[in-house]
Amino acid sequence: MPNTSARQKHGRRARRRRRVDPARDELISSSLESAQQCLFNQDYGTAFVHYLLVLNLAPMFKDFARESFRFTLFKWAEELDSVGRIQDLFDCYEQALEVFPADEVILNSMGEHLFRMGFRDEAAGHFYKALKLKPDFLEARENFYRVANWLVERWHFLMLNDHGRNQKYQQAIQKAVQNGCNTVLDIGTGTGILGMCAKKAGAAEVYACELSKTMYELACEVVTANGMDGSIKILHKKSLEMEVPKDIPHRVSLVVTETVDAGLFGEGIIESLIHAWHNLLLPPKRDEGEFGDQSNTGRVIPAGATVFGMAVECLEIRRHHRLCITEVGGMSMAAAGELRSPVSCSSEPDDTMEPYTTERLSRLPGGYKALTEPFTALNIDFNNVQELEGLSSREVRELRLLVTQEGELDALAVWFQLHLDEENSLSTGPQEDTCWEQAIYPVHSTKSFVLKPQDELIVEVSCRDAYLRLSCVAVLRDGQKVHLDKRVGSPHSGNLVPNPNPEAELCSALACLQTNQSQTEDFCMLECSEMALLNNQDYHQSFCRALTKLISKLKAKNQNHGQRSAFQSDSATSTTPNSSLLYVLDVSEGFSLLPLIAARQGHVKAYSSVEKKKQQEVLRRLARSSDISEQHLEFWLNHMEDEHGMLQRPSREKLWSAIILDCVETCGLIRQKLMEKASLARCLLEEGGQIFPEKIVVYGMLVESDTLLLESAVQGQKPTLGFNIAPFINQFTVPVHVFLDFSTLECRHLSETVELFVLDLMDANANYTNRDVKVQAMSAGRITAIPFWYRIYLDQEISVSTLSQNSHWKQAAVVLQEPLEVRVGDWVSLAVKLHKSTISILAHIENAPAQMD
Ligand code: 44T
Repeated sequence: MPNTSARQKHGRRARRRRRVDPARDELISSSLESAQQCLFNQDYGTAFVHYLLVLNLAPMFKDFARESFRFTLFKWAEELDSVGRIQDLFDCYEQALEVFPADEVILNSMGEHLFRMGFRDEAAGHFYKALKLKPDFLEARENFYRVANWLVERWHFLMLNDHGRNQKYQQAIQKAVQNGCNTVLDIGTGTGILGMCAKKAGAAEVYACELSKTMYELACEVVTANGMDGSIKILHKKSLEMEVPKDIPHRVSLVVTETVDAGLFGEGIIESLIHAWHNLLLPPKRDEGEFGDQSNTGRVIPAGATVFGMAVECLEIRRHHRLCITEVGGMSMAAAGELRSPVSCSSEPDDTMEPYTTERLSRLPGGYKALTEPFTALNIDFNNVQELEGLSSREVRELRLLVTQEGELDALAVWFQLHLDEENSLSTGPQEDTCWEQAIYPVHSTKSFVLKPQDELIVEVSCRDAYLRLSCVAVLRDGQKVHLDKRVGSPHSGNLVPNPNPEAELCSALACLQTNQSQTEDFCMLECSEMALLNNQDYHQSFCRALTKLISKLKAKNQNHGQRSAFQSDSATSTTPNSSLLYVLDVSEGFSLLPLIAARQGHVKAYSSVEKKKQQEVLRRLARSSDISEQHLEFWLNHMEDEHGMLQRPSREKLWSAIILDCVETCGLIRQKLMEKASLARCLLEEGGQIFPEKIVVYGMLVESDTLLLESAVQGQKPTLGFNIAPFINQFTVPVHVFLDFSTLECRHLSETVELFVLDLMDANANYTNRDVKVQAMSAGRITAIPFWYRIYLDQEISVSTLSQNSHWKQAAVVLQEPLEVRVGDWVSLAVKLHKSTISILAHIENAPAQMD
C-alpha cells in the first residue's frame, strides 16, 4: 500500500522559514523549465520529479502548474501501471496528494487505480473524498456509486427501516439498563444506534467499537449530531483487539450486539462473545433465580438464539449450484467432469468453499417447495461462555427429518430466532415480514435426488471454524439407507433416481483411471452465475444459431473469393486450408462455452478468454469429445501480458470473423467500457464479420415499490428511535439498484414496458448518449423506481432477453430521488442518459401544471 512517510518529511520542510535565497530561486526556475521540457518530450517520470521539487520549494506555483502537474502524474502513473510498478505508482500519488491534498481529480484518479488493483474500500474512500470536495464532479460520482455498496452495505438501510427490530432492541436495552446494567459496550455499532439507545436509557458509561473505518466515522458523526459525543466513546477497532484498561477502563455489565448474518455466526459472534466474556464483561450471573441489581454481573443482548432448518426443492437454487443439463448448444457435457459452485458445506471445513449463500426465499423466482417441516438445528445461550466455547468441539449431531412432500432435494434453508431477552425476540424466518435473508446450504450431488413422503432425511449439524455447518448425508427409505455422497461414482452414492448424465459418470471414472488421480480433487469450480449461464439452454442455442448463420455466410463468401482469386492468379495461398480458416474471438468474462460452439462449425479457430487452468482443462476435454482439433481452440490470455494487448488481430494477415463481447454484468448493469471495446472490435473485423451482440435494447417500466425504497435509503421524516441518523447514512444512497429479481419484486406496474435506449455495437454513428422517452401512466400511483433490463440482439433476428426465466442475469433499477405522483393517462418524460456505461434517468410529469414540475 502507499506509504505515508513522505508526509512528515514534507511537513518539516514546509515549516522552514522562507528567506531570500538566489540559489534556491535559480533551482526552482531551472527545475520548472526542466519539468516543462521533459513533459514536452514525453519523459513523464523526470517531469514529475521536477514538478514535485518546484511545488515543494515554491508552493506559490501551485495554481499555475496544477494542470500540467496532474497531466504529468496521470501519464507517469499509466507508464508505471503498464510495467507493474505498483508501489511506485502509489508513492507518486501520495507525493502528489502531499502537494495538492484537496485535489479532487487526483483523489479520483488514485481511487481508480486502487479499484483496479482490488483495494475496493480504499478506492471508495478516495471517491467519497473527491465527491465531498466537488459534489458536481460527475466521474467521481459515478465511481462512488459503483463502490458505495462496499463502504456501507445496503442492509444498513433495511435494518434502520425495520421499526419492529429497532423497537425490540430498544426495549431490551432499556430494561437491562433499568435493571442495573449501567456500563455498556456496543460491539459492531454500525451507525451507533444501539449505543445511543443505552445512553438514552440512562446508562452511565457507554462504549462502542466498529471495525469498518467508514462505519466508525459515520457513527462518530451520528453520535455528535445527537449530542452524545462526550458520553459515548467509540473505538475504531475489532472487539477482539480490545483490552481493559487500555480501551475501556473496566469491565462492563452489558454487551449489546447485532453482529449476526443470515447464517447467524458468519460475522464471528461466537468468537467475539468468548473474547468479551474473558476480557470485557463482568462475570455472569451465577444462578437463574437471582434478581435485583445487575451492575456487578455481565450479560449479553441478545441472550441467545435458536436456529431452524428446512429441506427445500427450488429450481432457482438448483440452476445456480448444479449442472442440470446434459448438452449445451448441441454439445454433450459428459466429458466436462464435475462442475460445482463455490458454495458447499460438509461437516469438515474446507477453505476453498463458502458453506452457505443467502437468499430471501419469499423472493426467489419460481418460488420453493418445503420438503420437510422446519426443524431445530441448534440452541445457543450467549450468556454461557462454556457453551460458546464447547460449540466447536461438539460432536457432529445427526438429525432425522421426516419428508412431508415429494420433491427434488435442492437445499437446506436456515434461519433463526434471536432471543434478545426473556420477552423480546426477532425472527429471520422466510414467512416473516422482516429485512432478513435466509442462509441457503445447497445440496451438491451431481445427481438429482427426489425425496418421497415418509422418507427420512439424515442431516449432520456441527459447528467448525465458527460456522454452523449443515449437510444432507443420507436418506432412509423402506428401511434402506441411501448415501447422498457428493462425488459421482463414490462407493456409497445413491441410486434411487436414474442418473440423468450416466456418460459423465463413465467419463470421469475413466479420467480417474487414466490420471490415477483421486476423484475428490477432480472437479472444476464455477461461480454461481457461470453455473446458471451453463444451464441456460436458450442462450447457447441462440448463439449457436447466430454463429452458424454468420459462419456459413462467410464460408460461402470465402469460397467465391477463393475461386475468383484462384482463377485470377496462380497463387496457391488462397486455397490452402489455413487461409479459409475463420477466426472467432470471445472476450466474455469468466467461463464461456461459446468458443467451442464456434469451433464446432468447422474451419473455425476460436479464441477463449478463460484464464483459470482448471476451466481451460474442462474446455479442452469438451473440445476433444466434440472432435474439435486442438489447434482450433486457443486461450489467448495465456499469451498476453495484460489487458492492453486485448483485441488484436488473430494473425498478421487475418482479421476476426466474429468477436463476442460480454455486454451485461450479472448484476444487471452494462459492462464498463463496452462501447470502447465495441469500437475497437469494429476495426478488427473482416468484411462481413460481426460483433456479438450487434445491438442491445434497454427496456424499462415505471413502478411503485416500497421495497426498493426501503433498501435504498432510511425513509420518512421521523427520526429513527428518536435519533437523527437518516441524513448521515443517506449520504451513501446510490441511485441504481442491482441484483434485483424483477419478476418477484413487490411492486405495482404503473406503465407498460418502454424502450429506453438502443446501443448499436456495429455502428458508432447510431449511438447517442441522451434520449428523451415519453411514457404514459396506465395506473395512478407513486413512481418510485424504474427497473430496467436488456434485449441482446445477436443479429437482426436472434435475440435473448436478460429478463427471461432461465437467465443468469439479474435486473437493475433506477430509484428516483423523490417519488413522483401520477394519475392514469399522465405522460411521464424520462431523460435517459448513458455516460461511460452508466445509465441515469430523470423523470418528470409532462402535463402537470408548471408549479408541480
Ligand atoms: N446483515 C444482515 C448483517 N462488526 C447484519 O463492520 C439484515 C443481510 C442482512 N465490529 C439482508 C438483510 C440483512 N468488532 O458494521 C458491521 C461490522 C461490525 C464488528 C467490531 C467486531 N467483532 C465486529 C463484527 C462485526 O458490526 C457491524 C454489524 S455486523 C452485521 C450485521 C438486515 N442481508
